[in-house]
Amino acid sequence: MEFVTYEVNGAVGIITINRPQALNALNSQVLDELDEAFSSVDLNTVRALVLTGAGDKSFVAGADIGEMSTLTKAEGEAFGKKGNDVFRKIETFPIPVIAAVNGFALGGGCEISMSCDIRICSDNAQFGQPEVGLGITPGFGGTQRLARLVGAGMAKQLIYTARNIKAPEALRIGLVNQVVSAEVDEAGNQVKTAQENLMAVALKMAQTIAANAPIAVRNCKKAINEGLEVDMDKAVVIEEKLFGDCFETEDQKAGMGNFLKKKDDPTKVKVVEFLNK
Ligand code: CO8
Repeated sequence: MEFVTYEVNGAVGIITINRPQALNALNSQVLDELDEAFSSVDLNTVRALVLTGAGDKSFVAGADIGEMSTLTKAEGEAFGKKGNDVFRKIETFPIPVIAAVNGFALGGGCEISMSCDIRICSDNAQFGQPEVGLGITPGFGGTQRLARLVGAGMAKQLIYTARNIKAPEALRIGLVNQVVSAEVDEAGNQVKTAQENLMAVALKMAQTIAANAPIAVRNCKKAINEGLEVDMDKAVVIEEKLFGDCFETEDQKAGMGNFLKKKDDPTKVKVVEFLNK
């Protein structure tokens, strides 16, 4: 792949959009390669993913404006569907995906981050949906996911005004979970840049997730995602079913069995040792 890299670090996979000359803008090829990268994840061994952009300036500066500039109505719709299909694949991917947002997350960049489960950003990050300034609407899920994440009023304000917001405001409105700055030692010397620290924090969170019972984690993602799409009566039924499924897993037996044993019992096992039922 030319514009997307995939590496595995223990039980955590890292997918990087690597087109820094265009600030990691999403053209058709990048979207195809992202699709391929997610398809290549070995779900028997990888339990959480981090999605980031190459370089220290931009996560993703949007869909590729050059490629979009000459599209017809039908081609525009098809391009929107191409992005939506990939982003929906990320959103419904069986394991959690953390977006490590290292700079600009504009238009399609903000939208791809919102298809991830969790967003962490560096303190130089900027988010926004600048589409109406370009004569288009957000077309990779922005009108839908931004409203669901930050509420319809705030989403409408951001989308209608096309105003970019900085990391602290993104944190305040709930668009990101955490903002990461450079790490400094006690003497005030920089130990890690904000970008390095961002990846360290994202990887640590991914490793924490990966150390928990994997089927339970997957079922939580499914329950939250699917429950949000239906009314509460149906949502609690989805939860009950996925909760019940856990009682057929080794993880549940080991996890609860451990709790009931004495602290120093040598027969205690880690739930993470079990992946399958
Ligand atoms: N598409 C293509 N190329 C881009 C993009 C982009 N979105 N963003 C940056 N680039 C390129 C620039 O053209 C430039 O290339 P070159 O060096 O060859 O001239 C290079 O990246 C560096 O960019 P700048 O020189 O502009 O860097 P600055 O630091 O001056 O500015 C900005 C950085 C502020 C991020 C600026 O590049 C910018 O405003 N970029 C565009 C941001 C934007 O409007 N994004 C939204 C695009 S629309 C969108 O995403 C719609 C999604 C839904 C699509 C649905 C389809 C139907």
